[in-house]
Amino acid sequence: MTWAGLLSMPRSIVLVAVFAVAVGAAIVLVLGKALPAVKTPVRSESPARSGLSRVVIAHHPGAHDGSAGRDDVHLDAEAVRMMVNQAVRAFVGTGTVAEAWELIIPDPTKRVAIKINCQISGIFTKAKVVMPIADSLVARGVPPENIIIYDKHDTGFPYAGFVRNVSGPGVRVGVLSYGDFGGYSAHADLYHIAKLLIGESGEYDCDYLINVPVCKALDGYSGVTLSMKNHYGTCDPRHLDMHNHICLTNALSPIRDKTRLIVLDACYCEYRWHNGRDQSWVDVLNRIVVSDDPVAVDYHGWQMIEQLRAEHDLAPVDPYPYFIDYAADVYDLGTNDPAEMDIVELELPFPGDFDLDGDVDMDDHAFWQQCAAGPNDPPPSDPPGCEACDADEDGDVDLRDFASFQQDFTGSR
Ligand SMILES: [Ca+2]
Ligand SMILES: [Ca+2]
Ligand SMILES: [Ca+2]
Repeated sequence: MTWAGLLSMPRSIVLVAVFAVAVGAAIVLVLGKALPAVKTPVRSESPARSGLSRVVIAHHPGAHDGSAGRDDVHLDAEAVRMMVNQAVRAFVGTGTVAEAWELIIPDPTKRVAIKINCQISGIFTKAKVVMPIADSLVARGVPPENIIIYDKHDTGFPYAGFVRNVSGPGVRVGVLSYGDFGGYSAHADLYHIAKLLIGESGEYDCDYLINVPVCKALDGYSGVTLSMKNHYGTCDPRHLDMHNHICLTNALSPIRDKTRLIVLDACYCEYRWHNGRDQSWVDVLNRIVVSDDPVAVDYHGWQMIEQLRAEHDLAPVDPYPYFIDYAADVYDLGTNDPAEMDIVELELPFPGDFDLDGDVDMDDHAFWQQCAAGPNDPPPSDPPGCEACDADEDGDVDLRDFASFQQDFTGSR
C-alpha cells in the first residue's frame, strides 16, 4: 500500500447539503405566542436512509470503572465523551463532531435548554454525559450562560456531579422546583417549563431543547422512564391516565418543535424501579443512545430494560409501557417499529484509533509506523502500546496489519 493509496482510500463519509428550508410553512401559534414554524432538519440524509428514524447506539466497555459504584464519579470521562461525541457525529452523518453541532444548533446566538433527570438519588443523568454536550455547544459558539441545564428536582445532583449555578458565570444549572429558571406558570399544559421554553418572562426563551434522560424502569406507573417520560413531571402535574399524558406532553409544540437531539444516558440502567438511593437494581450498560425520534429512543431503552429484567429473572415491566405505542400510533411522535429505523451500532474505541480521540487518522498512522517492525518480529516496547497495532494478533506488526489499519481509516474527525 503506497502513501498515495492510503490518502485516496475510499471514504464513505460524504457531506450532503443541508436541506433547503421548507417552504410555505405556517406560523404556529401556541398559547398566543408565535413559535418558529420550520424545524431545520438535524441530519445529513443519504437517499437510501431517508424516511427512516436514525438511532445510534454507542457502546464503550471502558465507560464504567469496573467498581461496585454506579455514580458519576465511577465513569471514565474520556470514554463517555467518546461515546457521546461519536454517537452524535454518526447520528447527524457528518465528517466531524464540530460539523454535526453546526447542524444541530443552526443559530448559536439562541439559548439551549438541556433536560436532565436527577429526580432520585439512585439513578440519574450524569454530568460526564452532559459535559461533552455543553462543551460542543460552547465550541459551536453558544455563550456558556445561554446553556441551561435543568430538572424539576436536584435530589440526584450530589451523585450525578451537578452543582447549581443559577446566575453566576458559566453554564447554568438549576431546578424548577426552586424557581431557578422561571418556576411555575399559569399555563396548565406547560406548567414548570413555560417560562424556560416560551419566554413568558422574557429572560430565558430557549429556542433549542436537548433531552438527556436516563434508562430506568418505573413499575406501577408508566412501566419505563426514558426520553418521553422525562418531560412529564416538568410539564404536567397530573398522574391520571399517565400514558396519554406523557404523549400529550411530548406533542406540545415547544417540546416537539424545539427538541434538537435526544441523548439517552444508558451508562447505567435501573431495571427495577426503586425510589431512593439503593442501587441494588442498577446495572452497567456502558451505552449512549442518540436520535431525534423520542419514540425510537424509548423503544430501544425499553428493550434494554426488558433484557436486564430477563437476565435477573424478573417478569416484564408492569404496566406494559403503552405510551410508546400510543406515541407512535396515535400521536405520530415517531416510530416504535425497528423496520422503520436506521439503527447504527458503534463499538468503541474504533480499531485503529490508537490515540483514542475518536478517529483513525494520520496521527494514528504515525503511531502505527513507529510500531511496525515487519513480519515475525515483535513490535518495539517503545512507544508503549504497540500490541494494539497487531490487528491479526500473530505477534508482529507487518503489512497484513497495515491492511486492517487501512480498512479502519476514517480520517480526522
Ligand atoms: Ca485517533
Ligand atoms: Ca500481526
Ligand atoms: Ca485524530
